[in-house]
Amino acid sequence: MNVNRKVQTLDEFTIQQLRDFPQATGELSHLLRNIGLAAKRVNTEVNKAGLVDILGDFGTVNVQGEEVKKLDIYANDQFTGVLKHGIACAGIASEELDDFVAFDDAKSAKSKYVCLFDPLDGSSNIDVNVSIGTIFGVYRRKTEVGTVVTQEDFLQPGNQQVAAGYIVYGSSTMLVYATRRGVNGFTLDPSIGEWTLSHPDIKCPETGKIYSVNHGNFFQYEKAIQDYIQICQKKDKTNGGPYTQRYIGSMVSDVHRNLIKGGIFMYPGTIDKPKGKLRLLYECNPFAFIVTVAGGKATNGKENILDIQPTELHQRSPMFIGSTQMMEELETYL
Ligand code: P6P
Repeated sequence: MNVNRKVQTLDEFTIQQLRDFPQATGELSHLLRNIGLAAKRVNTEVNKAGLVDILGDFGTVNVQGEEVKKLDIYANDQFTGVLKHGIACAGIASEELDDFVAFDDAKSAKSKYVCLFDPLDGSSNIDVNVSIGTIFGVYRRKTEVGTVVTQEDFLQPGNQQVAAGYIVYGSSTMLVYATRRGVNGFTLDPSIGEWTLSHPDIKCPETGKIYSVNHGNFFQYEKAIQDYIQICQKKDKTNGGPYTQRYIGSMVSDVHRNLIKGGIFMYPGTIDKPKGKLRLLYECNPFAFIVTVAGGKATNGKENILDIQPTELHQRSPMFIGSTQMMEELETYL
């Protein structure tokens, strides 16, 4: 019987992965479905953020008698909560929290994964209705299963990720995640409340014509970066251009667009902030994993982002990420 399977939901997709890889325990699939659930709840709140004034401002009590929280705290609580009450995560580290959180109940301690996330990146853009996002990375814990996780479980290089992804709360809401087997994008179908496979096997175009950087910092960048930016501006039909500059100021949106269309995103170090602004664990590593699996590249200007051994939970890193040929041209300037 030919069952009409026009679109696969996230649940069906992750279960199909299990059927294709019988040796898998199903823990990672369970963790990814948990993230999908939390993201649906966050999406609901993000979509009505502009209405908060009507429903009661942050810090007040809303019509349901619940305290209205800042959206990034709300998002942090949602992702932490579903992972803590699931059966696949032994602890989390969040861009919103100073320290990691060990899930010390017996069931969670038996889990083999930890999750690191930025629950709501770019939240300052909410007030002006610009897309924002959630970014996450999943690692196999280094400490023994059954024990309470420690900091070393969270200070792993990005090349140790088993999965990474992001949710972009934009004109439509998408969940994109990568495992070593590939990158797949799911669009939230509000009519059924399910993530549906809309972008199977995403590949980063080898080159592109979009460069993303905050020009406001131009005179704070090192000369090599200034030279490369000016080359981008001088591109024309004779040398692979013309390029266009696109910078939304929300990393999830900028990197997602470049992943689909081809392009390069740069957040260099500046005179004031030599390490740049972006967090290695919560922003750089997940995107570096996703874009690399999709065929692109990501460096800090000197080495592959994924090879950096973290020393602190909140350390920052300069970030250059995107289409391989554009990254290779940039590297001739660095
Ligand atoms: P700037 C948002 O605050 C964020 O962390 C990223 O999402 C974004 O790419 C970057 O900062 C924008 O920073 O300094 O250009 O405003």
